[in-house]
Amino acid sequence: MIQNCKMMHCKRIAGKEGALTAIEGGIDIPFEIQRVYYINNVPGDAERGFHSHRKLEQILLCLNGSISITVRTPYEEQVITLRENSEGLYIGNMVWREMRSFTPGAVMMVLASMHYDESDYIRDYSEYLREAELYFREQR
Ligand code: T46
Repeated sequence: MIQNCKMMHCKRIAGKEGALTAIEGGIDIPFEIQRVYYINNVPGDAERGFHSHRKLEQILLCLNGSISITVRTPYEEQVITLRENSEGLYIGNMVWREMRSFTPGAVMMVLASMHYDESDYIRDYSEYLREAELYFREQR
């Protein structure tokens, strides 16, 4: 997995009556959850994201259907298809993300480490490269 990203696997209890998946704050999540939001009703040809966050950490879960997520740093790129609702994608700060190929009825739920703050977004790709190159250089 690329730097500042990882997969997380949630506890899933499934039987003939259905499935239950649990996520516990302080145990499964590497940050304190400050916000939860979800995205649905996305047309199959729509693309979302195209930004990075300066500080925000998040876990993306696809509760229904499947979604393709491209994560990128100035040095690496990976495409992840979320299709199991017990599998989450952790995206740390300074990672560019693009979401596409939402299947009909797909629902994405996001657990976030901060309240909504537009000033934390980097939506311009040239500006992202400028800030991210500095950031990842300091990480080495
Ligand atoms: C991310 C990916 C995975 C709010 O008012 N409150 C919120 O909590 C959020 C998340 C968004 N908004 C507003 C901001 C925009 O006017 O909702 C509108 C759509 O947001 P955006 O275009 O950023 O949506 P996505 O799907 O491109 O990105 C979202 C998150 O914003 C982002 O943090 O990492 O999902």
